[in-house]
Amino acid sequence: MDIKLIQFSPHGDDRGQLVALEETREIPFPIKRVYYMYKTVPDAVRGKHAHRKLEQVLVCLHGSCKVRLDDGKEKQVVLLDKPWEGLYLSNVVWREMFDFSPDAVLMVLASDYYDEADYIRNYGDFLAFLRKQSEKEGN
Ligand code: T46
Repeated sequence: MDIKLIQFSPHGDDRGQLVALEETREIPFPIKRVYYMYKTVPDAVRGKHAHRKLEQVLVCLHGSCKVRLDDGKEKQVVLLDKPWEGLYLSNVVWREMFDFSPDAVLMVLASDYYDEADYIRNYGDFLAFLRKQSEKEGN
């Protein structure tokens, strides 16, 4: 699955911690957009889609949440509860964010501007997109 957990290096001193994120360094793409979610209701499930092109890094700045991931072959759940850790997601990963703690603040760094046309919101369409992609690559 084309995902990875990235450990950032906090600059800690006797005042506390500071994490710096720079495009193409800690974040493996040029950053075009940042958004974040908070006050997520306890049983909310967000996401439920994949992307055609977009790459993203998710950082839970405060509190915790879980991300269910599925690339059409394997599934896994990742817990995000550290502000010094980022979850890189390539485009072709179905994602669902759930189990938000009441104090969760989830920040997302994205490789492109918001574009509804980039979303694959139907799971069957996601599997068809994967099949087409693998045919193109000759697999
Ligand atoms: C993703 C996961 C991790 C905008 O106007 N601009 C934006 O940049 C975004 C992200 C959203 N919106 C609007 C569109 C909807 O009316 O905000 C509303 C909520 O967005 P959405 O339902 O897509 O949010 P999530 O939490 O289901 O998904 C988001 C991202 O959209 C998505 O790319 O991978 O977080």
